[in-house]
Amino acid sequence: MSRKILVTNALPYANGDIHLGHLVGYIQADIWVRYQRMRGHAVHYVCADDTHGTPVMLRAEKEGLTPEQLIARVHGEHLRDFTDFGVAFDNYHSTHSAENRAYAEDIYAKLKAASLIDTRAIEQYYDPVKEMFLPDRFIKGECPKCGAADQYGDNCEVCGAAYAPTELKNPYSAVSGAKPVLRTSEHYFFRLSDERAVAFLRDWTRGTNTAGERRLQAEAANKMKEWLGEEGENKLSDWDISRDAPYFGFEIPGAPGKYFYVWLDAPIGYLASFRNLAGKRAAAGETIAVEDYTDAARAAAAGTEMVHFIGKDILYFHALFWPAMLEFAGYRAPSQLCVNGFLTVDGAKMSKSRGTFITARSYIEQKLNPEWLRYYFAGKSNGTMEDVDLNLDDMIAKVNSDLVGKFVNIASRCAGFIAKRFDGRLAASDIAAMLEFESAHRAGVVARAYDERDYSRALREIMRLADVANQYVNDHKPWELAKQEGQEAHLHEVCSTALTMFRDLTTYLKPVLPALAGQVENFLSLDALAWQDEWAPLPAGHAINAYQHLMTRIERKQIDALLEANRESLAPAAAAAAQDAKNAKAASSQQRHAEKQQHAAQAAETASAHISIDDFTKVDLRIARIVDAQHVEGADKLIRLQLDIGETDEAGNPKPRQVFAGIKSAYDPAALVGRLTVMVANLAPRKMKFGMSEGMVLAASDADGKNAGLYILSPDDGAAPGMRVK
Ligand code: B3M
Ligand code: ZN
Repeated sequence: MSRKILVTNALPYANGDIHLGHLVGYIQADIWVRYQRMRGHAVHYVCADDTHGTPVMLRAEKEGLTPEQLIARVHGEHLRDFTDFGVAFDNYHSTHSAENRAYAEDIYAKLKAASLIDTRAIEQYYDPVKEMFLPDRFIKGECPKCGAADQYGDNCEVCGAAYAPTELKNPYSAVSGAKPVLRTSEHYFFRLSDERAVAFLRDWTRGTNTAGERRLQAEAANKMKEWLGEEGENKLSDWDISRDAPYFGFEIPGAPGKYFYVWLDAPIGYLASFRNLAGKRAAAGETIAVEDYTDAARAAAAGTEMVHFIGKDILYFHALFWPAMLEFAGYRAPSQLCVNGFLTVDGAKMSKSRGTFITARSYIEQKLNPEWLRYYFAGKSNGTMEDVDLNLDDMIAKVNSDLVGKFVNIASRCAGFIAKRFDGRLAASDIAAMLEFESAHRAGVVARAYDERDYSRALREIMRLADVANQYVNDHKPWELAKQEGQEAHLHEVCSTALTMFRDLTTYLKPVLPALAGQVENFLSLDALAWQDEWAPLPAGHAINAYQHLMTRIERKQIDALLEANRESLAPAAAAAAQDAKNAKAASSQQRHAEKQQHAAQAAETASAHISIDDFTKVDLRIARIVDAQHVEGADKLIRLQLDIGETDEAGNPKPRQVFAGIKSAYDPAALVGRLTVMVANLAPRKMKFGMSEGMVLAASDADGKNAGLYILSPDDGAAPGMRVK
């Protein structure tokens, strides 16, 4: 029976780059989708950017953009990253969309009609300067337990204590630095503690998908037990789903100034992306019956499934709030959650100082093959919630020995003879050898392993078969047959048989290595390889194309360069990103991925001589007042400048930036003090012999900067330190 499955990946938050930690879950889902399609099942695979909330709002403001401009830029970046790693969504939409608003309003209205929405007043910290309520992560102060300074409002990174923001000593707003005040405001709640919700969730936890597989992995089911408590117990609390203006999101109908909390409309974005996909397909003349997947009654009748791939940090949202919201709004609840663990690199948390906080973009820019990573991640994925370790030396060894040494090797040892000696045409395969190869394959093992997302088992099995194929080639030694008189036919048969085995192995690997499989299809001149239950060998007379190199080995130096590239990005941008990432936690204390975001400057687009406005706005140009200028001992070109761009330290005292400028030939330091000029404020800080340089001043000169003098810029009257130049 053919399955009809809507598959989703968690929606990345729209304020940072995709990194290898994200890619674990996306690659796992993409492999599963490709496999299911090869089996003939109907799969719609959608994702979107998660765009709402305080972090996006503040980040946009900081970059001098509207939130819409920011999320449009990030949407392009995210989609490009996924595409480059072969993660092929049918649609990549946005939660800031008409479809999402419509679904959010509908679900909210239905929950309200079901008496599952409540309002109550809550007291919260408010920033009187910025005039906004502060999420926990935007409040800092001294830890109530150990006294450590500058701790966030929800927990202490020094002693690990968890507390309420109101317990912090000497709290201040991380947005404006002001002392927050307590204010009361009315909030909207989803009544998750309602006994209907509790009973439903207990029941939902026990369900299976249409293939009879459990809805939740064992670890997730255990978590649910912990959250739901014993039968008869009710441990769930109501969920605060509103936020006060100013907020970037959807205003709650009938509640002016109140917005849906980002986590309310984030998962609804799955449905929105799907609806948007249906719209696009309809325009192309194809119908997707959306309600067959989204409406509870129709989905049950149609036997469709909805499968969410998520990281373990957001299980709570997907296993409690989300199914309950859907159920009581008359929508279909998720069929299955496929939860992945976190990524570690060489056994440790990803780290910017070690360069192991690797962005998807840097990997592509360093020209590493994305399928190396897909293969390695697949080999580390066993369908459980365990963390995945990217061991870089192990990755090199695995890719080189499995893919290059075993798999590609089969074709590269045989293809040349077919081209040179047999005019590119195959002979009939050696049936006995093929039978042996197939019987070595314990039927269905690879398929079952893919189905259960135990890709590690699938790949072990496939490599075992690759060993059998290589053994066949070794036993018959085509390179020797080629030298022997009267062995033409034998040589032809051996090479043809090996290529049939190679075709079968390629089919097995195709969900993991779609690009490589595409090259092989091309080389063997075959239609898109589909899963077969009965394998017919490649027929005699079949013409193949000239063999082109299929995959290169990974060199350690490429990995070192990748680490170096990511280490280099330890910059103000990265520091700010770490800050943003922490801030992003305000949207959810569980957004671990968001915490890992990095906005290191990206190398300029190569091909075009033009840059986009987005490229330009990445450069943060500021009006700066030169508050001090000094000669630098031992440097004959440099002046040490202190530049005020309106920044202050935590006590609110002005905190100028130190910049070393190569303008000594043209300026007397004393004459510079007090002047206004223009600086690049988001340039990576650079450690120089004389100290840190935290930016750059702009100066005009001729092409080689020598002959016509140097001229720093001055703004017109009225410009003030800190103003953005754009
Ligand atoms: N954006 C959390 C994250 O960025 C969140 C996922 C939403 S899934 C509906 O990791
Ligand atoms: Zn502490």
